[in-house]
Amino acid sequence: MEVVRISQEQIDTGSIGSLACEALEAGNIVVLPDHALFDQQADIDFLLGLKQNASSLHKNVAYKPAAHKVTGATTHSPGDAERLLDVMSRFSKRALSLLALVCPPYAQKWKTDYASYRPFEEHGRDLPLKQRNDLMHVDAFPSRPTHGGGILRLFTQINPSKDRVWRVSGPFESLADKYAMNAGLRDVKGGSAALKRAAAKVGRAVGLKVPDRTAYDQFMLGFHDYLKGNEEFQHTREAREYNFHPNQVWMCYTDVLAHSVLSGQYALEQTVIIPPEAKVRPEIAPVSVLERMAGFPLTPARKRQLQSA
Ligand SMILES: O=C(O)CCC(=O)C(=O)O
Ligand SMILES: [Fe+2]
Repeated sequence: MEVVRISQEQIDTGSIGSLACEALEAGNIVVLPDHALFDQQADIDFLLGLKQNASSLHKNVAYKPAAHKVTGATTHSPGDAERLLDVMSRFSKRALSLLALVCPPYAQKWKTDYASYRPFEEHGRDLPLKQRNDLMHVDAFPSRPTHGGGILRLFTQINPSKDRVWRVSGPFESLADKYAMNAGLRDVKGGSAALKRAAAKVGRAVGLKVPDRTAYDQFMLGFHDYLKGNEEFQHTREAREYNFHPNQVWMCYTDVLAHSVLSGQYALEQTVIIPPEAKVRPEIAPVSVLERMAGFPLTPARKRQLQSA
């Protein structure tokens, strides 16, 4: 894993090309030192002053751009709720514009996912195992399957003085080599996994809100849980710690790079889903790596591609 620094000049002059995309797809972190995503101190002060109560302790604040809605926040007046929606939606727009500048090959090809605000101190957060972010994992969203798409996330933090500390390990291929079979890669083709997909399809046909998971999504969800519960992996010597400073922006594919957050408070993040065919090096995408290992396609679209080839 490398940290690739991108300068403001590379962004401003449009000379970046596919440099950042290639670095990200290989499981590296792209950092923009000193990039202020907020142009108004008042917005930062508002977010820092937002008091979450105990009942919302386990959640981050989510902004859902498609619905223009905020969830998971405790606001004390309708004015605050409106302001939070405004601040989050402007953050989301700026983060997306920045992503398009840093990753020109992806612009217009991604599916915009949620943005989030993370107001809690991560050190010592008391969460159930699957939700613990202090254990290294690759990301997979239970409610939003990607169908082979990559989870690209842009982070920043508004903490005035404290770093956010991550532990990271990769690349994905070595992680998969070591653990994917044990985590059940071969089992997602048939048996109970296939039955689950068939039942979910029936559920959706009768109007139930059941996520449309492919075999890839089923595996990645299981892999997320497997890695969090694997003691050997959690203590691997190959992992290293990395500090993100206040006012930095960093990006990575969180389904490619295994990561955990050890400490830090007041981060914001925007997620986009990159379809495999939009990647610069689709052959190293997790879905391709896993298909080579499994020996069968992991999504219906890839099965169709193979049949027509
Ligand atoms: O909040 C962070 O710094 C990263 C947490 C994480 O692993 C996640 O949200 O998937
Ligand atoms: Fe994560």
